Amino acid sequence: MGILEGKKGLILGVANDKSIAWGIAKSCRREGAEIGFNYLGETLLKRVRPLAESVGSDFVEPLDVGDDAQLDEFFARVEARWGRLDFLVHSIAFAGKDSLKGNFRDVSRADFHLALDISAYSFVACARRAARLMGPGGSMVTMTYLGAVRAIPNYNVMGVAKAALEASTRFLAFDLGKDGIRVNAISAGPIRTLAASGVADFRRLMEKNARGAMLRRNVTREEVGNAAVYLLSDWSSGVTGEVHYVDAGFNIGAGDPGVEDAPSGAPSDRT
Ligand code: NAD
Ligand code: 0WE
Repeated sequence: MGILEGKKGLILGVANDKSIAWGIAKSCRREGAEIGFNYLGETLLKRVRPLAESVGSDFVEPLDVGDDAQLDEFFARVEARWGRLDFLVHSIAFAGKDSLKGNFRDVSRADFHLALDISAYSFVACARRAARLMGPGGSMVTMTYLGAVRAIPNYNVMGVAKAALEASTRFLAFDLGKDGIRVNAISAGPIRTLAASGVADFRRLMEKNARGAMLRRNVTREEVGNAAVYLLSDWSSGVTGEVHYVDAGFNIGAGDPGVEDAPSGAPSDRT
């Protein structure tokens, strides 16, 4: 018997079979969960519907998390279908493409707002609505990245958004702890997805990460999915407000152990 048997949960943020959310969905299904999905735009419905069907789900409803009316409508449909909810997975982020390169200081007010709205506030907006349908034992998980706590080149405003997301995870854990609902974040190492494909030099970043990781490799969607299962299941009943790293140990290391180039003109200990 699976460890999520009898549980009903939402997994938000499946775009295609490369999505981290899809890795989580497969792990949750293997453990017996019943899953509902959202999709963003009709183009993605064509992708998400067959994926949902392959895990025995016909709950696939539209949701743009930037729109309060769509949030209300989506959660009303969840309530009509299930009446209650055991878990929520939030695997959504967005920043304007131009803000993920160049100087962080050049970010416009509009791009700053957009990144924080879609990537951080949306978790709070979903959590509030999901919590109404949850009882004690409910569990929520969001996806974050090391750029929240380190100045990773080009991650820029997304790093600020992830810092806000991680802080939101702690404040949600405070609020919802009163109701026996847990809230955690998974900080995943780099994985090739649609969101990552728009990023310049992602291959080099992945290579650097693999070299600097304790396990000397990158992580898989399946590994992230299995960690999410733990956080969504009753096995983690004493864990809330945490940022749980699933990054092959990269974050505890000193980075790439290879020789780094010093900036030109900098004092050097190399003779
Ligand atoms: P992905 O492109 O597969 O997923 C991102 C999802 O966000 C898509 O499904 C997209 O439709 C959705 N989305 C964007 N704007 C939305 C909106 N307004 N309303 C509703 N949905 C919206 O990419 P992914 O890498 O699987 O990203 C999922 C999460 O994992 C993100 O939070 C990302 O920051 C995080 N993450 C990714 C990596 C990585 O290296 N890929 C590492 C750590 C954390
Ligand atoms: O969170 C992310 C990706 C988030 C993301 C990616 C895009 C690309 C296309 C958000 N918005 C957009 N908007 C687009 O138009 N990751 C953790 C993956 C990622 O993105 C990076 C990384 C890593 C790792 C960007 C720069 C540097 C490293």
